[in-house]
Amino acid sequence: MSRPPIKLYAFAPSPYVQKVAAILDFKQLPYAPILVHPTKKTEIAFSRRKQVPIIDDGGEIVEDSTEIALYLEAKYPDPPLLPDDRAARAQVLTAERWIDDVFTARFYAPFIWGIPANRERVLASFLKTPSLSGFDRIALPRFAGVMMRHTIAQAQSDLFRLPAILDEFETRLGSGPYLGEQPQPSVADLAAFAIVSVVTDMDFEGAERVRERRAIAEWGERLRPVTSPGTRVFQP
Ligand SMILES: N[C@@H](CCC(=O)N[C@@H](CS)C(=O)NCC(=O)O)C(=O)O
Repeated sequence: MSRPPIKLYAFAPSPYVQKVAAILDFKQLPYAPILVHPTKKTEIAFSRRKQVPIIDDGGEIVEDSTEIALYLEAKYPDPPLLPDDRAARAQVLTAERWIDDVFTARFYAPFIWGIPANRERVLASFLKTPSLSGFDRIALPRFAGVMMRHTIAQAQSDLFRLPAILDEFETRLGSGPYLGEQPQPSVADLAAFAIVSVVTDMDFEGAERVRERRAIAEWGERLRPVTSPGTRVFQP
């Protein structure tokens, strides 16, 4: 009997949703994204935290991208997201935290919120949410800029630091082939590739600033065949 797809509660552009989707694709686990209303969040009314990603795996609900990664690793260990060796495992989890806490804020946020053409595409992706009312569809593009003015201002001012964060990323790749010079891809690579691939594969404005980095481009080409392109959750 084929297993039902894992439900993935999502905002398409969310970096943490992208990370979980890339992990599910890496583990070749079928999933169905459920786009969540960006303000009412009715689809995840059962959640106290009311943040995406959340997965529902046959009734088992797991929240937070790192918790989801650990849950999937325990339940579906092959292919592995983490090395067996304890020290290497700790190193990979530290690298994952840096991707989630630093790289996401300084690389992905400036790209998607700091550049007007990209921001428009990201906002348009929310219009695919089935539970939006007719009023929401008019109001969202009109008021999002005002509601998100602090995020946008921060993202715009962070754009000038983009070369520095890409330099730091390259340093962390070292001589590769994967983050932390690991021999196999890990959860840290998938967390990073999930968002780097959105920028490059959705052809966001400014993507050439990433593509021109040879070490990053080569690392991405190693990962793409074992997971999915950046269009993953954006596709209808
Ligand atoms: N640590 C969480 C962060 C999740 C998170 O910040 N999700 C954002 C979308 S990127 C969200 O749902 N924000 C809505 C809100 O906080 O109201 C994870 O790794 O999953």
